[in-house]
Formats: sequence, C-alpha cells, structure tokens
Amino acid sequence: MNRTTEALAAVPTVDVSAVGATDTPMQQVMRLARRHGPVFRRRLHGGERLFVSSLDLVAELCDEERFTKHVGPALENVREFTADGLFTAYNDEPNWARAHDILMPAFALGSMRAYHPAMLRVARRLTDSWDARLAAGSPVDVAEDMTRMTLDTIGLAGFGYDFESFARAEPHPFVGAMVRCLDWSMTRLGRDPDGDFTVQDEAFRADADFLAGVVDEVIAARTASGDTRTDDLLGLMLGAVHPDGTSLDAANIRHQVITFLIAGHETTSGALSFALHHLLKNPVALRLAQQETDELWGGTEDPEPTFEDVGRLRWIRQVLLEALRLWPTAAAFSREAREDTLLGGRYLLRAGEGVSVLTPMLHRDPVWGDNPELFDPARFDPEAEAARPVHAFKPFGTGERACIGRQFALHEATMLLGLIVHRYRLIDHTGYRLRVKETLTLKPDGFTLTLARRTPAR
Ligand code: MNH
Repeated sequence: MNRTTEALAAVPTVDVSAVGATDTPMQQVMRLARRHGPVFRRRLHGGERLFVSSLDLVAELCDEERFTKHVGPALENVREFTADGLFTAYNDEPNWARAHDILMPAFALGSMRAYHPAMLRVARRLTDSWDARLAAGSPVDVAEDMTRMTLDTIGLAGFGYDFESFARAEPHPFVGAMVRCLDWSMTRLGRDPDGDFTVQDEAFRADADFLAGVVDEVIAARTASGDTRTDDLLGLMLGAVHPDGTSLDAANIRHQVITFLIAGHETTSGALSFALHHLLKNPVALRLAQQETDELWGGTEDPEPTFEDVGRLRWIRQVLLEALRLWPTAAAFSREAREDTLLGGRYLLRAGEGVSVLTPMLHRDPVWGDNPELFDPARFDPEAEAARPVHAFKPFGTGERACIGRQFALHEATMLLGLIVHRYRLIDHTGYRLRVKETLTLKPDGFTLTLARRTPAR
C-alpha cells in the first residue's frame, strides 16, 4: 500500500477550474500533456480525471484481459440521446452484444462491395457541386461539403434513405441539431456547478427530439415501402434474428439508427477535411497522390472507380491515416480496469475507474520519430507499419469496442479523396492556417478552397 501511495503522489495534478469554460477542451488537455508529460490528473470543478498518452501505458490499457471500454462522462452525456446504441452502451448491457452480433455482417468485406455504388453516387454529387462552384468562381466550404457527402453516404448505403444534402443551400437540419447535441455533451463537462443551464438544457432537449423525429422518418420510410431486405444496416436492425433467438426491440432500433447516422458520418467528414488541408500544404504528398490516380485512371477525365480501384489507392489511404494520426477526429477514448490494478506498475487504478487515452498525444509519442508534427504519409508504408508497435496508432479505439465502421469510412474517404485530387487543382486562396474546431469531434475551422480543373497525365 505504501508503494501505491508514493506512486500516486507522483502523478501531476493540474486544476483548470480557474481557467473558466473553454470551447477547445481537447486542445487544452493536449497543452497539459505537453507541459506535464504523458500521465497527469486534470481537476475540473471538483471532478478528477487521469489522462494517459505514452505508448507503453496505452499499450497496457489496450490489454483486453485487464482493461475494457469505459463509458466516461462525455459518453454519459451522449447517452442522453443515443442511450444503449452500440457506441454508448455499457459493456454488460445485453443490447450491446446482441446488436454487435447482428450488425457485424453489415461491415464484412462483402458488404463494403455492396455499398460501393451508393458511395460512388454520392461522391459524384460532391464533384458535380464542386464543378458548379468552380464554374461560378466561388470557394467551397470543405468541412460543410464533406459532411454533406458523408451524411448522404451513410443515409443511402446504410438506410436506403436520401438526405439530399447537395440539393440544399444549407446543410440538412439533422446536421445542425446533431452538432449542437454533441457540443452540449462536451460543454456540459466543464460546467460551473453554481451556474444555471436551464436554457441550454431545454435547447438540447428540443434538438434531441428533432433527431428522434428524423430517426422515425428513416424507419417509417423503410417499413412503409414493404421492403424486407436484410442486406443493409437498417434491414439487419429491423429483420435479423440473433443466433440466440432474440432480435432488437423497437426502442433499441431507434437508438441504433441515431447512433449510426451520427457515428457513420461525423468523424469521416472531419478526417477528409484534415486530409485535404494537409494535401494543400504538402505539395509533394499531393503530387504523389495525383500520380497514383493518373496511373490508375490514365487520361480519363471522368473515371468510374471500381471497388478494386479503391484498394489500389495505397498512397491516398496513407494520406488519410496520416491525417488521422495528427488529428484523430474522435480524439479520446476511455478505459477502465476490470480489477484493481497498478498501471505501469505504479499508478493505482480501482476497478471501474475511468482513464482517458489522449489519442493526438499518443500519436506524437517518440515512437513516431523526431518530428511528429510533420505530415508524412510514408509513415504508413507497409514496412514502416510492420516495424511499429501496434498500439502506437489508435484513431479507431481498441479491442472489442473499437470502431465497427472503420473499413466503411476508409473505403468511402479513399475513393472521394482519389476523385478530388484527380479532378482538381486545390487553390489556397486565403493562405489558410489550421484552426481546430471542437464539438466533441474535431474539424478544421473555416477552411475554404477555390478549385481549378486539372488535366490528368496519361
Ligand atoms: Mn467509429 C466506435 C472513431 C467512422 C461507427 N469509432 C469508434 C471508436 C472510435 C471511432 C475512436 C471507439 C470509441 C470508444 O472506445 O469509446 N469512427 C471513428 C473514426 C471514424 C469512424 C475516426 C472515421 C474516420 N464509425 C465510423 C463509421 C461508422 C462508425 C463510418 C459507421 C458506419 N464507431 C462506430 C460505432 C462504434 C464506433 C457503431 C461503437 C462500436 C462498439 O462499441 O461496439
């Protein structure tokens, strides 16, 4: 016991209560990690939380025998509108395992093949829209259009539902309501215990109700059509029976639909936006990306990417992974010990106590070399990847509760990025300097581009 008391005293504790509310809490903890090192406790209005970001300790936290997912305070807030949906379910809630088993087939390789045509169709909506912007000489709002693209994609591919985001002058109202709900979940963490937040909470309730209404519409559209297919997400949710004879109940289906409509587009949109930002600022990486698409699609101005083509866009996939290294758009995940244990042999963790993994700082651990801030997709060359410890890169979380949609996101994003670099010259008309906006997830703030058509090399 002596040993642990001593060890606990060695963890720096930083009280940020006095700083007041911040709208960039993730960047605040990143600064704390740079200053206080890879293990520290943050105290905020009486609450305390341990943050960890070194490879050795994160590798330990990823050991599924000793640790498991923790639904931390942020996800507790998200549960107010997603309840026991897959992302926010407690490990021991029966609906987690049930839904996980039922929905896994929707993320098998064969399913990706089935989603490919819908993904391509939506990618074309984006290039059509960008062609029109280009012709009008006006800039594109990158994050806004990436969100149009990813929302329409999960809607069509997963639910057969068309949000028609590119036919709207403003994003679909689902997006605004969702962003405000996520933002509420984030800022609620830093609330002054003496404050009155009735106005915020009422606005949140109204937004959450609006999201629930969209969910009902998505489900009603399918049931009204009499379509009983079980080869997409919604079909599995509505029709599939678990090997144990159970199926998802109506309330849980609604929580899964809202979960997938959000988790299925918000972080992919951010990842694409960061990737474009980095390509804009790294002409060598961009040239290699364009070489790759030119080799694949030759002089064709309007390529028709096949499913297999997307697997051949190796460099472009590396660009996306490197963008997710520097700015993992779901920037933290939480773990808890199954039994009382000592992390790193020194830090006492009680069973069930939450620890946050600070992914952007793990992704800047010395294992990434001397210049972790440099954007270099060659870090994901197969040889470099094979030489690196597996737990050094965790943008999709870890273990049993890791991201179920990872291949979906990478297929969709790689194809779109390929089409964009093949088709356009990207013009940095504002001399953009990266600012990262936080609404629980991360996005480049105020990032616009102008475009010109590119002549692909034969
Ligand atoms: Mn996704 C879990 C990041 C795309 C659906 N996702 C997670 C976790 C991270 C994550 C991190 C683990 C969170 C935790 O441990 O608390 N997800 C991403 C990123 C992208 C992404 C960075 C895109 C880039 N996710 C997607 C897509 C879908 C999706 C696309 C759906 C089509 N993710 C999920 C679901 C979970 C999850 C569902 C929860 C899985 C579970 O707990 O069983």
